[in-house]
Amino acid sequence: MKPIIPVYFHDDQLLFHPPYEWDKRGYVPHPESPERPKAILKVLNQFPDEFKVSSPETQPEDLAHQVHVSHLLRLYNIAETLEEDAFFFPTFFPKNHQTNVDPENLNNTGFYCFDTSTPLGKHTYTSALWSAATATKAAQCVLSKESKLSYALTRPPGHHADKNYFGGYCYLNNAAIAASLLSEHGSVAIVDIDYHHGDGIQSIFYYDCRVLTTSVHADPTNRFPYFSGFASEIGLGAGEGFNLNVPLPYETTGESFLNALTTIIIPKVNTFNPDFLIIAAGFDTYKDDPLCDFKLETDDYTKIGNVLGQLDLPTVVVQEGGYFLPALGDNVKALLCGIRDKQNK
Ligand code: SP5
Ligand code: ZN
Repeated sequence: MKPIIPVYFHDDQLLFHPPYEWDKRGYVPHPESPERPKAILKVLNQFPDEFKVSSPETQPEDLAHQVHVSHLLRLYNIAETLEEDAFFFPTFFPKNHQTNVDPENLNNTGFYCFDTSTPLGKHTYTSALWSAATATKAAQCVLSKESKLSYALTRPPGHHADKNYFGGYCYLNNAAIAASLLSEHGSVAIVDIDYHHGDGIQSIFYYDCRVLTTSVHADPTNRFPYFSGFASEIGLGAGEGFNLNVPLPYETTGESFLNALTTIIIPKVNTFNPDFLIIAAGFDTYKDDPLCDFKLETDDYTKIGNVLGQLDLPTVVVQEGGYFLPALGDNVKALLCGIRDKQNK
């Protein structure tokens, strides 16, 4: 009998619906839509023998405060006063790195945001808190040994959100929140397989040797998030040697991606010998993704899952990017089943 994989999701994660983003071409429909989790659930719900979906009951505000500065969370509170269909895009950015600027005034949003793709709306904070709640639940699930593998259907995603900045469609760093919780009980390794560098995760744990942060992603020279994700970033202070970036060429294939994972990331994780594994799982590496140019196929996610499952660690999978809806659910299923099939062997 294969163990059932617990999946966490809350319906209020669907409330937030940014209509558009402002990218290099101007206004474009926002790719990070409520249709994404719906597409994933549609597939997972077809397999009740393999997945059990349930909802978190409480919002992890305390954990959010452990990872993010209170001014950032206060800014999200202020955005809750916006009209239903109003979205605030920062259009003005500071010339210095001043922190602790008055978040009661939305015109100061530029102090807390690093791009024009991540608007604030009335429901941003509610959806982001429930999203973080699923990551918290999934972490508690492996902590209590209820299951060796759990899946947080986080949306909005989180890996670009920093301690005091949001951006890249991310508001609260869900994986970091899960790691913060798990690190009270042991060491944690994070493997980020999203197409984009997990800059928020890296930054939050950059000085920390209790959490190993690793990311395999498109070379940031000409890809978002541009300013980080280079191999030279290895951590600082006590965290030196506890961050690993593997930038890959544009149009990378599944074979090359798996090769980077097995020859660079996995040995690093093995040496670190963590008590827990968190996978920041983006599927924007898929061949048809509208935002990205890697060439992975559904079967590659099974293989990636197999490689990560062989680590045989209590594992939390946290959803990140992935914008090609017709294959998104199948790809999530492939990764999760790929992990499950190699655990406890
Ligand atoms: C979580 C995650 O995958 N965030 C990625 C953020 C990437 N932002 C890049 C912005 C430009 C892309 N706009 C493309 C719109 C296509 N309709
Ligand atoms: Zn991404």
